[in-house]
Amino acid sequence: MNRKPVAVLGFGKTGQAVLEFLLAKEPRPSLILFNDGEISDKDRQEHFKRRGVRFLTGAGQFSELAQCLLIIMSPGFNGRNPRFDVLRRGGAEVISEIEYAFRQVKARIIAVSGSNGKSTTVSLIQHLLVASGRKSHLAGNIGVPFIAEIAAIADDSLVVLELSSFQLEETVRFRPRVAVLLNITPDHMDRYVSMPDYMAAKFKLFENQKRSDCMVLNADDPLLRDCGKMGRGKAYWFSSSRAQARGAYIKSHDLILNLGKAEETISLRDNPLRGIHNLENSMAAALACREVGLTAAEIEAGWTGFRGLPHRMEEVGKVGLVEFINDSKATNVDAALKSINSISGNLVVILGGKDKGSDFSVLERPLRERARQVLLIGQAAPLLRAQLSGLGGLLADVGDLEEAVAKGYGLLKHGGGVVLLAPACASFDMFNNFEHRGDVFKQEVLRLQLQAGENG
Ligand code: UMA
Ligand code: ADP
Repeated sequence: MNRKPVAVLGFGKTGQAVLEFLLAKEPRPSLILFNDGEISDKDRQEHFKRRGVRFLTGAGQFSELAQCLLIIMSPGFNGRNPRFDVLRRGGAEVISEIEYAFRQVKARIIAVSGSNGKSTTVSLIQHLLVASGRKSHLAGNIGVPFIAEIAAIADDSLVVLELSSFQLEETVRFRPRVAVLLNITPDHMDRYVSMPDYMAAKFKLFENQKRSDCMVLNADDPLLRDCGKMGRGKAYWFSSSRAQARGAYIKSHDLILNLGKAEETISLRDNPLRGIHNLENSMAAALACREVGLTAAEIEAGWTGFRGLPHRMEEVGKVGLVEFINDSKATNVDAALKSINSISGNLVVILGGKDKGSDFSVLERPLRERARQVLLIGQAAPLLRAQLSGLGGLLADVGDLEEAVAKGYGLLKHGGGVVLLAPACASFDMFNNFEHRGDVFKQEVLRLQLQAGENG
């Protein structure tokens, strides 16, 4: 029997779920948990120590991993860091949690990646599958590690996985039955050296696919054009702007779908999602579901009851004539651009937060065409002001989000319109995370509603 320990890297959600899985395994391997920083949750640490897990904490202890044959990484670790070379040269296999979990299941996998729209699309796919009575498990970057679901997944179930580029990096044999790539726009440029480098991680989705598998790709994204040639699976293309021979497109209020035999029409009347980007997500979801056996009628019936996710183009409510939309999850420029473009009429946009090295200048034209006022918050406000200087008097600095909501309302209360929170920045300068930022926005709207004597 191989007595060499298995190492698990990272004591977050992923690492702890991997440990639980390995501790339940027979025979139970000897286990090491490595974490660069000190572990703050001492109770959880004690829980695992009692069950025999040895903890190595601090970068200085990394070299001790040389005694391991298998190293399973959490997505936050960058496996291309040179410190891993020594381990690989010593014969260790270094894989991601996704790869490890994949090796434990037989169920068909629908994997979804992309810079934006992943969570919405996987949630919609899961909703459509469950609404039509299929057994399906939702996991991955959405917040539930794949490995945590393994015990519950039957061979004839489906698994819907949201995958970040980080999670795809250290995959080896990972092979989804359906691989959806929604789009590629700059993000995580603090981890990747260039766009091709970032794209290479995303393209790992297709690496092991066979002819019987399929790719669902965005025909409107120029960076995806070569994917069709790259993968061995059959390609279905979706487009919100032009007809597709094999894939999906939009015709008036219908989604037209064609898997290669005949066109089918799916009405979008009961689809609650707003904006062109959500049409893209809906087409991708419909193609993936049709490919695994749902009928067009089941997809059409399934839109009903899908609520969308909080903090993504979330309709918070109205105060008098003013509508408030919370898109706090628009943490990058492309996501904000999509939401700005999907709203017509009087518009006030709240932008700003923590900059991630973004180029905000692409927002200038749509803002000039659509916004009555752009309210700037957070650390990035001076940078936004500099990059959007052409907007002149359309820009206004406000102290914080609370003030922005009040000011937006004041600007629109007579003529009506939409106040949109689409920050194009991370939230960490003023909030714990994007959810916290969105919740503060919603609280302020509620306060205005109460002041106005309305219930929303
Ligand atoms: N750590 C180190 N060294 C490193 C990196 C991390 O020691 O070099 C340690 C940290 O100290 C911490 C632990 O590793 O103790 C955290 O691991 P992690 O960062 O991999 O986070 P998890 O809690 O395991 O959550 C991960 C994903 N996090 C990241 O990719 C950063 C979660 O996505 C995901 O929901 C979860 O697995 C379940 O699959 C979050 C995310 O921000 C939501 N994702 C990025 C995004 O959406 O943009 C990619
Ligand atoms: P992800 O999980 O990839 O971060 P989400 O579904 O959580 O994606 O949406 C994140 C942000 O991106 C939201 O602000 C949303 O309005 C926007 N968005 C959603 N779908 C798309 C898409 N297909 N293209 C561009 N932006 C999108």
